This record gives sequence, structure tokens and C-alpha cells, in this order.
Amino acid sequence: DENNGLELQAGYYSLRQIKAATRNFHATNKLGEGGFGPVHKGVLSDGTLIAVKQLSSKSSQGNREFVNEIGMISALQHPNLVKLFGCCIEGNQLLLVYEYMENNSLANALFSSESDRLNLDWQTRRKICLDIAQGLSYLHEESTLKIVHRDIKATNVLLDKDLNAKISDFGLARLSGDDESHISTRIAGTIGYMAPEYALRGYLTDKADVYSFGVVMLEIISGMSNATCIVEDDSVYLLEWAYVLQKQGNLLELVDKSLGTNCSEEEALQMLNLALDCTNPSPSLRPTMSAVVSILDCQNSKQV
Ligand code: ACK
Repeated sequence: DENNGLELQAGYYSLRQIKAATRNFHATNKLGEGGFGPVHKGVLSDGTLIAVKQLSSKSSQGNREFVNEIGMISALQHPNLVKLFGCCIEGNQLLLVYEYMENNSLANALFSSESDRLNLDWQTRRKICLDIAQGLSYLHEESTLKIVHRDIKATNVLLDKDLNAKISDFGLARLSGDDESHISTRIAGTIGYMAPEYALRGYLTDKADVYSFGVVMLEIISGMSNATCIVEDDSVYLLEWAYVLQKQGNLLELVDKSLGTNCSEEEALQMLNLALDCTNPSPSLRPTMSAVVSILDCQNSKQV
């Protein structure tokens, strides 16, 4: 039934297949630590590259998030969401199998040490913003399930070989339901990316994702991580600094210096102001993700 959004579209893998693909979770195939546990790279017998997420801690919370992720992502299909190929539940192993994203996370591309960092030009950065916005707009408005991701941040955006951006990590995603809002009893997300009304009062709507998206946009434009942004010996969140610069009329100071003349000041200002609109303290004054898509789409097509 096509309208049954919860139908499992993903496949099933045996532990034997996964062990063969990852050379028994060999250390050299380890991509990193995810929210649940380690993530390994693998190659299936037909040559398809995969990323395997393993649930290591056996906490009930971890289990819940893991099962939540399977349920959510298997019902979702969009070019800007990381594709779940399938899962493996065998013995005490819980594994999720994803398409492999050659260029790892956006955080890695922007903030890692010199050798690992990618040189992303302005056009690519703008396209990455548009990709994330399209993925979120789908989650909020177009998917059969209306979903709030709740943990949008640069580490949860992955880049494929052509630098297309896709949203990953649906462990904390929630159905936004029919009513406008929902008061959460357990606040989960990442400090520095969480919308104030959600962090302080548990008030959760899709506008919480819009806020996190605004923070990620600032990171993309500045090449600085929100969590570790250091300004003049003080540790200040990138977002706070952006508001100070906006007041002083110096917002352009935020633009990554390595971009040089690669972007026009007018366009950079438009993007920076859009990012700050997304982080408006009042959720109702933030744009919807589909409005953000229209604005970015328009800029993107002017250039190409
Ligand atoms: O920034 P990274 O190198 O990219 O480190 C994290 C790590 O695993 C823990 O999440 C990487 N990762 C996660 N999912 C994938 C995937 N589908 N393809 C490639 N790398 C992935 C992520």
C-alpha cells in the first residue's frame, strides 16, 4: 500500500554478509563514533559501498533511538536524506546499513585539520545550504509523516562524492503530529544548536529545526564551528558573535576569509541575514523551510 508510510522499504542483511563487507569490523574500516556506537565502512559483494552503524551500548535509550531510526528513515525517501539500505538484527547485534558518503560529514569538511579539510568554494557552500533546506522541507512538509529532526548540526550532514549534502541520524526524530506543537518531557539535541524555546521549555515544532539550520548556515558561510568559535580570547558561540556583528553593521566579517573574492558581498549578506532570520528567538518569526528553499533556489539559479 503506497499510502502506508510505515511500510519497511529497506532490506535485510545477515550478520555474515556485514562481517564480510566490513572485514569483521576491522579497525582500518572504522569511520568514527556515531551517537549509538561505531560506524564502519564496508563493501558488499556486488561492489556497493556501505556505512554500517552499530549499536554498542545496550541502554534502553540507545535501543529506543535505534529502533526509532529504523522506523523513521525506512519510511522516508528523498535525495537529500541519507539512504538506509537495510538493517541486521542477529544475536545481540543491531546494525543499520546506509549508502556510503565518500566525503564524510560537513563538520569534517569545514572544521577538521588542514589535511582533511575540503576547499569548498562559495557556489558549493550555497548548494550545500540548499540541499539541507530541501531535505528539511521534505521532512516538515512533504513526507507522509511530518517529522522534526531535532538534531540538525554539521556532524549530521554528510557529503557524497559530488558534494551533494544529505541529512543523517534520525535517532532523535519525532513525528510533529496534527497539533501545532508538542511539549517534550525529555529534551534531546545538541547544545548551541538547540532553539531556545525547545531547550528551555520543551516546546517543539518544526521551527526548532529551522533554528538549528540557521546555525549550520552560519558555520558553512564562516568556516567556523559554532561550538568552538573563539573570538578575541573569549569563547563565544558563533551565533552570539553574528548578532553582535549585525548590530555593528560588520556582519560580512563572518565570511570565511579563504573564499576571497569568490562571493559577492551582496550575496554573502543576503545569506547571512537569512541565517539570522532562521535563528530568530521567536519561533513564529522564523521562515518555514520551504520559504528558505525558495530564497536559496532563486540565488542558486541566478548563478548557474
Ligand atoms: O565526520 P565523519 O568522518 O563522518 O565521522 C562520522 C562518523 O561516521 C560517525 O558518525 C561517519 N559516517 C556516518 N555515516 C556515514 C556514511 N553513511 N558514509 C560515510 N561516513 C559516515 C561520519
